[in-house]
Amino acid sequence: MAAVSSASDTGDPRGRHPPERRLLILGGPQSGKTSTANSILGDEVFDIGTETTHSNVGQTEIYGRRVTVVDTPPWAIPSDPEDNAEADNDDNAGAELDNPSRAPQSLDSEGPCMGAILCPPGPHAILLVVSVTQPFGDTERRAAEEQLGALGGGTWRYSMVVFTGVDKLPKEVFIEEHIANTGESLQWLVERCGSRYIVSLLSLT
Ligand SMILES: Nc1nc2c(ncn2[C@@H]2O[C@H](COP(=O)(O)OP(=O)(O)O)[C@@H](O)[C@H]2O)c(=O)[nH]1
Ligand SMILES: [Mg+2]
Repeated sequence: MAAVSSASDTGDPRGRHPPERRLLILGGPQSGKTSTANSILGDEVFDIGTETTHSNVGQTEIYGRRVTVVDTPPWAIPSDPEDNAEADNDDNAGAELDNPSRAPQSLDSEGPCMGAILCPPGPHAILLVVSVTQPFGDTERRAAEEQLGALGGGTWRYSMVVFTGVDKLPKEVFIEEHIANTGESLQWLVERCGSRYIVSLLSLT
């Protein structure tokens, strides 16, 4: 699969417009991906609350700069490695494709690459949307790893975590405390993104 590289276009050669920015939004089911996309676009461009099976593109202009946002279906939940180990020892291991219970719980057949294809020549930034109201454990960590891996090895360098649902945390709990308390998987994700994270604006209103 083709790797997607971070683009560095210079925009209008006459310098009248700042260069376009392309953002790819990834995350688990109901994590707030579409809400985040709409928030960036400044409008209810995409339907919230219903999971889509395909990626959608929206565009807006922010301070004269064109911003393209790609909203995607939820990332695939990888199968349990222990199940895979069992499958390897199973005489019928080759029948995995015929057994939906063993297939990854991907809600779409596109994967993250379709989202990246929709913002050629590739995203400038990948926003990994994580809701603080949902668990983030080893399964989610592996899901994120598989998604970013599918886009190419270097994608972590321009990825960041967007935390949603922060308004649901107790008033005295800051996001840093939540990261520290949630466990190694979330800390791993934040560190993998070079400690780049933000709290969704929706969480602050
Ligand atoms: N309280 C709260 N709800 C949010 C936030 N972000 C998203 N939601 C809600 O979470 C649900 C799922 O959001 P959606 O954007 O459709 O998630 P998606 O499935 O990942 O695209 C919707 O009911 C949103 O209104 C947030 O920051 N705070
Ligand atoms: Mg959505």
